[in-house]
Amino acid sequence: MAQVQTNEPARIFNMYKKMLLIRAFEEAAAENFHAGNVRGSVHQYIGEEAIAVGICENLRNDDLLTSYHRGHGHSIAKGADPRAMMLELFGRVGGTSGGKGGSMHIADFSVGMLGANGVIADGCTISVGAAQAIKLLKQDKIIVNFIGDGGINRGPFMEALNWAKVYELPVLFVCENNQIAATTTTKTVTAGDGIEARAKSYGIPAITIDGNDLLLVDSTAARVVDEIRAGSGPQLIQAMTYRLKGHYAHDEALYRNPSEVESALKNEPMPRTETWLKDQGVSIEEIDKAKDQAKELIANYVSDAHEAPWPDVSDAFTDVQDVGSPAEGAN
Ligand SMILES: Cc1ncc(C[n+]2csc(CCOP(=O)(O)OP(=O)(O)O)c2C)c(N)n1
Repeated sequence: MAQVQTNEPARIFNMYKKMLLIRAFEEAAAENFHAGNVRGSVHQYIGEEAIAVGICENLRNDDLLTSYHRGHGHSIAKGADPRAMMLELFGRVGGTSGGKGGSMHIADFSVGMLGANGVIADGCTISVGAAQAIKLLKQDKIIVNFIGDGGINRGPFMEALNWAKVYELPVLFVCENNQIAATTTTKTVTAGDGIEARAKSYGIPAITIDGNDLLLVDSTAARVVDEIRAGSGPQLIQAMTYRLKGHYAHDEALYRNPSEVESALKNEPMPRTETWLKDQGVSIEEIDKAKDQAKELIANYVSDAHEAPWPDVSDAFTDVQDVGSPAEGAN
């Protein structure tokens, strides 16, 4: 059944609150990375929040999701518990993967979040495998695969497009085009006419939208998700955006053109959504309160993470793939 989707301010305000939560999470994640509390790496999703929230708003709890290395926002938008995510970043008991996965491996199967992934484009093939299972089991779920613009130049993306189309699988590829892949301007290393054209060359319907426009992401996702659920086969959305921070937390991104950053800051999704809300009658006080609440909530989760216990040494060997051992008694 088609989703009933309206633009009433209360619904958009709730989505904006999720965006605030993501932003507060990312700011705290970077701060704690710099303080040495979070090991490994942290790739902030700052500036791209409208995409995750606009897409996931249109998913059911039992719909599935795969992500990439910049996956905190997708996880929160899909309903993963940000407290458990913060504990995961800190490597503590109570984390989404018991503290053993870290920032790039957030997963929460209870909300359909199959996992972030540090291997570029590998989420694509995982999502196609899951979509194949959905089809075989005759379920009416769909899966969304978030991928970066750099990821589309890896082989698994092409394989996934092909397989998804051949079997008409219920998968939505969402390419978050933040225009930079690590330190490289993506268009300088991408042959052809870009992501949309690449999907269309496989017969996959594709559309390019402004990913910083929350309402547009939301309405596009509402339509596309409905179509896929009704059996359209795979589709792709390219959401244009900009990565406002460095590639990872300790990258100052000095390779970027300052004027490009300046215009990106004017176009970023938080103030744009705020302006819409104010125009609809939401007061500045309500908006400021929502900002404070998001920061306070995340600050509490950081305190909880500091206090949570470390996993026991014996846990190092649980939850790992059993690669087999010689059968007892074998020579
Ligand atoms: C297979 C593989 N090759 C290279 C890398 C190193 N790497 C990590 S992030 C990245 C750039 C990814 O850019 P994009 O897909 O556009 O995502 P963004 O970081 O811009 O969100 C690269 C090359 C990797 N993680 N995996």
